[in-house]
Amino acid sequence: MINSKFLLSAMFAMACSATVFAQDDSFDLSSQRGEKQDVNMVPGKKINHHGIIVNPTPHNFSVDAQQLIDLSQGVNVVDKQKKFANDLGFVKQDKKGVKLTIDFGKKAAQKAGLKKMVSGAYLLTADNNGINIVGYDERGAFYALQTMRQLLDSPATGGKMPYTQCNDYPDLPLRGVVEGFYGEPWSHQVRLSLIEYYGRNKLNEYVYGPKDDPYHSSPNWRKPYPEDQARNIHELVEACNRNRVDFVWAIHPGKDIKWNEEDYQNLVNKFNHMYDLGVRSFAIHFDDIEGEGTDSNKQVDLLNRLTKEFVKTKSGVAPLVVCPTDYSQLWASPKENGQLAIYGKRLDPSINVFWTGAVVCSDLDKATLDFVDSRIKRPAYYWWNFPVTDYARHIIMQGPAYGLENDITDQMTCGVLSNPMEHGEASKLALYGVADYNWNVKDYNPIDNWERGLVDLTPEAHDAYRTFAIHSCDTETGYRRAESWETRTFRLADYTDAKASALKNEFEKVEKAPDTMERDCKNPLLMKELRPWLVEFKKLGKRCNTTLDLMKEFRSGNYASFWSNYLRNRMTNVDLTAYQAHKSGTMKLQPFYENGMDDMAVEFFHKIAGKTPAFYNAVGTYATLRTTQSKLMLDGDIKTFYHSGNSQNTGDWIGLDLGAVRPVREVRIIQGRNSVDDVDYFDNTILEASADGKTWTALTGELPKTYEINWKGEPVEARYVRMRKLQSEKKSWCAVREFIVNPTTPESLPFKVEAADVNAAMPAFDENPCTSFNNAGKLTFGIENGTVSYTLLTDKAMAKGNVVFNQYNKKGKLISSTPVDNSLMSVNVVKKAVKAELEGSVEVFEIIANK
Ligand code: LOG
Repeated sequence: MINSKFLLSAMFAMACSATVFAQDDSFDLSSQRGEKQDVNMVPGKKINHHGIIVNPTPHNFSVDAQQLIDLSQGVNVVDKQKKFANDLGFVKQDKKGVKLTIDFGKKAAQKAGLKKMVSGAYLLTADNNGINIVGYDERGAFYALQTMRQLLDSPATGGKMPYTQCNDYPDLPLRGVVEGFYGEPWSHQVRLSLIEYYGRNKLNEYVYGPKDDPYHSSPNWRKPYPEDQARNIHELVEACNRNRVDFVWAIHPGKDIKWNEEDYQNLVNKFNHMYDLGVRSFAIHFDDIEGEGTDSNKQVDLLNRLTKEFVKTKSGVAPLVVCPTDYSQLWASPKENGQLAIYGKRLDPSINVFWTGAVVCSDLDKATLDFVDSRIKRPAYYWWNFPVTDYARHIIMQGPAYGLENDITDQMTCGVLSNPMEHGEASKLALYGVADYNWNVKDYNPIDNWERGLVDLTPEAHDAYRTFAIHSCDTETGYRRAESWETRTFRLADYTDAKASALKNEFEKVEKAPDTMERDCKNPLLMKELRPWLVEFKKLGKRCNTTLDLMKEFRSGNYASFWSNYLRNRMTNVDLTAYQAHKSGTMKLQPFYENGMDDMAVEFFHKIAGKTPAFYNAVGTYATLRTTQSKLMLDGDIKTFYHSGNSQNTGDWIGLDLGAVRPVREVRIIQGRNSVDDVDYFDNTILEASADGKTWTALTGELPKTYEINWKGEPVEARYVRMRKLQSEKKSWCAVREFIVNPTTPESLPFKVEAADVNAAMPAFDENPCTSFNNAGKLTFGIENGTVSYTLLTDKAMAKGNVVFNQYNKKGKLISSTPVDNSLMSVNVVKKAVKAELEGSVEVFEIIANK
């Protein structure tokens, strides 16, 4: 199949290059994803909360679950400032009930002895005098009610209020979410559901800035929202107000803004329109733009003028927030005349500045905050690109929120703002962590938070959700996340019954989890988002499970039965396409399946052919070459590509291990995601070969700006072939669509092949049992001298009609005809036969000549 598929897809790719490769019309998202590849383990561990669950983790918190106040009579609410009538739905109210006093304000807070006088701080006590709440501000008192509600919901209290002392406050002032991803913006319903979730988890900021809302970005940022959308925004503002969340409306004008009076007025008009809808906080995003809009001084002029003429003159407007163009250390100029320093010197001190860290998607640490803060002269507002998946949309990130240092203070950052996935409900799990971290930085325990979050989100199905989530964390590229950390997989060579049975348990859980979720999960919005992944997850569990059975059968030596069962466990192209759109288990499960199937095919070929198959593995300096993604450059399909996920440096290399030393006579490499203008390729390279992986022989000279490398020459004995990057300025990632060594062609074979499409038939003779072609009609080939028999590897079970193996003499007379009735079978060569023929509609994997 390889050759014809290859050609076809080459044509396809050319015809479709505009849509296939144009990620974004002006900005190349994927070329600037994170640089770090080392996947750190998730810190923390599950702890025993004795049935008392409050998120975010409170400060100064003690509860006596032995002393419970019965609220079945209801509570007698004394709402001193009459602000919480709508926030008490979780308790019955009755004048004769237990007294619940709610007050707030600086004075009351001082009197009550609040430990920290900051917005959101509160005191909650419950004892034989009743329940008492004092907030530093209204928001603080609202948060006390959230804590109280969670105490009543906690397993240890059975709906009663335990004796409580809680003098709580947030560590970081701004705790938020930015709807700031590319892709389908959240639905109104999901937004409303999330806003409530923010309130419950003491998140206080929602920045509205979906890249694909046309009224947020160019050119329509100048226009008011159509009526229905305006109404929705108004509703969001109201929902935020109810949940004591600041709704920040962001504008993204930098792609086409003109620094003139007209556009300034356009911006003010839009802000006024939003103000009329109830918006009181505004942000300007200058991320992902080029050209005029990036001018730092003009950006500052705009922000300062708006502060003076809009923010300070309209009633109740909060200070602005800005996302600089230099939002990541990856390209932010560190210099005195760089954007950050200009902001530092000139930007109104009230304005907060976003920062994504060392790279676009990166962990939060002091070093990156030092870098930015010292330049912008204020604590940065950390825009955490987690769990956003707009650069890996086939992934749904369900792993713990981790990678946030535990000794960050409000002097270093004003808060962490998460940029979630386009799947809002499925992002809640991560937000449960973001809320916890922001509130109580030192005590943040990612594993424990995640375990609690699963129960919080799907109390009825948390075990099944956990099984799905633990295997759905990594991105495979860019911002790598630990996944499947409790699962031990192995290669065929390391098989033991004990390891296999442990894995079997896990695979059975994987297979069952989706049905359990369907049956038990009571959150239809979440199920709607997860469903496409759950469908694939079940299939993944099944094929992993079958792989274990196959390993057992293979080891028992029952090859005929093994091979026919093996065939049924292969993924069809349809399976592959479906899986590639909704992937889970990319770190351990799918690799277990793929490696296991490959190992078996390779060993099987060894056993039946007595030689090493021409099965090649990717090797090189990038960690991602060891993921199964690297197979995309070996699949004969030029629409798919391996992507390094890391920048290129002189000396980096990408190559193949040929499994054994072989005469290398031909190499074809197709780099880049296209051969026209892609930036992701080694723009100066050399082709080399080596027998031992240490000493390398150059096959070519320096190859500057070469997408397609074709080498043919005197065979060189080598086990490894690579392309190595030579000196150049380029730092972007590297993509490889195909890496082919010694392609099997009609000319490369020592006998003549005849078929309707001879090139398409080559996989039958390529000594690789993992490739195949679909025979229809006749495949005829010369019998080499000394051949005593043929071993045929086919998929007989799926053949249409009869399949026969014919042999002809020199005169072209049929002298033998053998029915092919098994997928693995052997046919002896009869005397005088010079030509053989496989006739019938059947998938052919290999025709092995035995000498
Ligand atoms: C965008 C953001 C996108 C994210 C992850 C920022 C400040 N801007 O590279 O909209 O969701 O990366 O792909 C971004 O992060 N630019």
